[in-house]
Amino acid sequence: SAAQTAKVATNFVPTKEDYQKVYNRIAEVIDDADDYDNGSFGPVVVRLAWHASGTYDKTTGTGGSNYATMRFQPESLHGANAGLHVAREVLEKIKQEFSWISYGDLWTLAGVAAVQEMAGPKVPWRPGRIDGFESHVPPDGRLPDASQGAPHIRDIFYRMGFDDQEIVALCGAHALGRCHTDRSGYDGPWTFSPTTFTNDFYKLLFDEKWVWKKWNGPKQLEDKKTKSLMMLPTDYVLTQDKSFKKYAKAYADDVDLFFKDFSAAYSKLLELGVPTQQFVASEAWIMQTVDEQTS
Ligand code: ZEM
Repeated sequence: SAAQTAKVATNFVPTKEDYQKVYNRIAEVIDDADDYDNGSFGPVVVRLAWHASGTYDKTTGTGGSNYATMRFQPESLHGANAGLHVAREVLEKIKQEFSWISYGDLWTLAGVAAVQEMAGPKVPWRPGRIDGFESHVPPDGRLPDASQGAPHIRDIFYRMGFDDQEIVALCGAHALGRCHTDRSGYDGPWTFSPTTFTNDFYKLLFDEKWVWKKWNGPKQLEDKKTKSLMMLPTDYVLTQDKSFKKYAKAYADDVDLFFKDFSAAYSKLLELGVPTQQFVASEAWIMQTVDEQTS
């Protein structure tokens, strides 16, 4: 709009209220999903925020959410990112309305809004990411491969700077969404409520009997009772590895503990690769849910 152009021209410095407006638009747009999946872009937006951040390598300081490099090839074409164009396109509408926000801030704020609006925990977030260039694209292979075991999961997440407890907490995001055969090759949702953030991922891992699915697709598990839910090999590892299992059991038994630990680990994930001095605020903000603003 003319007003926004004028703001940019006069060196517009956005406030927390401006980011709250973006958050509110994100909440609207992820709900406006008609017959896409379960009527929400929330899960795929969470996956975008995760894949945009999870490329971080603490040793070289490369990758992470700072430069929003998934806008560029070849990263947009990396196998792990199949299907994420859906989330990028949904958020592009918002970028057009709020041209002052960086893509990295937009994608991570959307990851926060999606979790919060799907009844998850509050996730501290702050702006400061800047748009980078194709030259910042990280190499392929930095995100986890679902067919692998515990050593691979540790290699990948330790490289980002996470420990076993944080790994298990982050994987609880699989309460949301589903696998698509035309994206990863895997098929189906993890829980019966894929648009509500819960600790059901862990509960189901322990409460259901999981058997290998008999099909032509990649090795995945299905619940013996209903055959309508799935687990990836990497999900199942969380019940087999002794250290992972301890945390997974704790999160199955205590939803408050899961919410607290997920919030902290996810907030950390979304800041990977962003130099501290780039952040506008010394402490991350708590954005309000749409419900909190209307009641
Ligand atoms: Zn996922 N994830 N993920 N994940 N993920 C999928 C979907 C979703 C792994 C993985 O290979 C896959 C984390 C960790 C790990 C979400 C969030 C987070 C899919 C299905 C696969 C194969 C993709 C498809 O076909 O559409 C592996 C191996 C992981 C670690 C070992 C972490 C951490 C996440 C966030 C914090 C979400 C929300 C989805 C659902 C996406 C959707 O479109 O519904």
